[in-house]
Amino acid sequence: VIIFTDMDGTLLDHHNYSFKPAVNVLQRLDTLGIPVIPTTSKTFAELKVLRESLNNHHPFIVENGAAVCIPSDYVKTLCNTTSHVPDYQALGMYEYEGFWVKPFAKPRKHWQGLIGYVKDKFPDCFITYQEAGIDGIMAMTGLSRAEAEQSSKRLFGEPIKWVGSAKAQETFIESMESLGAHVLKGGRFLHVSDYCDKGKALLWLKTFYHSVWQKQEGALTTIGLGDSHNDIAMLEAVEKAIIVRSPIHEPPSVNGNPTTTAEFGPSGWAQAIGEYLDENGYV
Ligand code: 2M8
Ligand code: MG
Ligand code: MG
Repeated sequence: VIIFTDMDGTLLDHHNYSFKPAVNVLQRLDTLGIPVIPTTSKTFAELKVLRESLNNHHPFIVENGAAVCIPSDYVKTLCNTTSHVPDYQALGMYEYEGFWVKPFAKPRKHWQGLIGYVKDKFPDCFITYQEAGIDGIMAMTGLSRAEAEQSSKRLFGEPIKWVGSAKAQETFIESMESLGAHVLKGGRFLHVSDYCDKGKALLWLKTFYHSVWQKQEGALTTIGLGDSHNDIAMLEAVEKAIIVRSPIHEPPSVNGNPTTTAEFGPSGWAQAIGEYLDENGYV
């Protein structure tokens, strides 16, 4: 089993970013050796810190599927035999700050350029992360200064805060898409980036696990947990989809057979995963 999970509003409380209600279940998963893969809108810089607080040493997926990041020393410990250590360069990965990174998106600059190109058509409709600066990000998210700084270090896209009408937002999304961008709605922001999503990145990482663990296709069960629109592709790419209820918005509509938690955020998370472990004979 591999668990792919969104962070904000899912494993982390929407308002205070706490994962306390899930600590016991996370500990249980760690003991069982079940990988929990953070799959998030957050940046590489944020995840590098967050994984330490979560005591998580597994790979993670950043910026809504824009990249899969695998700790360089992780693969050796995973492989059954050293002959199955994959050649990361052949997989289109590069080494970055102690991780192997598989990118699925062009760099941030590209997307900022496209936003700049249409900006005059949408006066007073949005503010970009770049324009907001650290103080603006703190005000919009409630993150601490250090966290806002990590969040500002986008590598693959540009989040924007929409303040215009819903109609103008639709037109904006159409304009961006006609320029080759993909716009995903997160809990608070619109994320402008490439045609990547959490689902595609997840499937890539699943194949990677199949190969290093030398398992047959289909031998691994994937579980996905998310609360928002930007989690739909992830929830539709897993065998078992769990929608974590949000205190602030309706659950996203997901094809297939998702279950929805009764409780919000990390409490819902803990309850759903705890039940899964019980029902499937994990002690
Ligand atoms: C942003 O992500 C959330 C996730 O759904 C959003 O779009 O509302 C990201 O910019 C992330 O880096 C940041 O930590 C988060 C804070 O709420 O907001
Ligand atoms: Mg979320
Ligand atoms: Mg997220």
